[in-house]
Amino acid sequence: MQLYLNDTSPFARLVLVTALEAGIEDIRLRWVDPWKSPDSLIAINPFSTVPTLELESGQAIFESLFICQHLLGLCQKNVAIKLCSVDDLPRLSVGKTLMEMSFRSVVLQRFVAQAESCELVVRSKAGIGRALAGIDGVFHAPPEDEASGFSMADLCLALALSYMRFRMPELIKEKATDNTLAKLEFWEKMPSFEWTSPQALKAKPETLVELRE
Ligand SMILES: N[C@@H](CCC(=O)N[C@@H](CS)C(=O)NCC(=O)O)C(=O)O
Repeated sequence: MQLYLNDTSPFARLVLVTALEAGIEDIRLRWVDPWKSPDSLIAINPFSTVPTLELESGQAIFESLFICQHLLGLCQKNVAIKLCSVDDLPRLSVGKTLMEMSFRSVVLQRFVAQAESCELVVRSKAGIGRALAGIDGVFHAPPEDEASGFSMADLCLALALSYMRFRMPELIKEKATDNTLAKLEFWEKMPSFEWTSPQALKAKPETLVELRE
């Protein structure tokens, strides 16, 4: 399998952390700039977005959660990370949408003049503010023992907040509680988070094994 990705995408990081936590190793990493629509990516994903996973069959899966579902389907049942149960879907909705909205407001600032007054940025930031006001109730610290495990909902929430800390440090500082930030720090100390931070990924390793070194 080959994973097309870049080093700052929170969606690609979600897939990388899932693969690492699931103990999957046979993924080759293909570093691309999706905004330049490279031929190699377009050939398998007409939308030129990352992450995109190319399967051995030549088929591709895009959309991070679909890729995670595929990876979790391949792995042993006794790993810490789990797909969401039906009861966990409301928390997954908050985490994934927070990630999408944070990314939307960051990326619009790159492409739109006077982005601060762009309606999509204003709406995204308002939604992020409202979500952060209530996030402490749904965001859990990582489990202390591996046997307890965690779900894609936990991971999405943690990686969305970590992306905000990277790209929107002022907003998260202003809106998140100290308790939320303290829980985030525990997540960020996990090896799979450290190995996949935007800083660590600058080295552009070719495989997941290399990424862990
Ligand atoms: N909903 C998608 C979002 C993917 C996405 O927007 N990726 C960005 C990079 S972080 C991208 O490839 N953008 C290029 C484009 O939209 O043309 C997911 O969960 O995977």
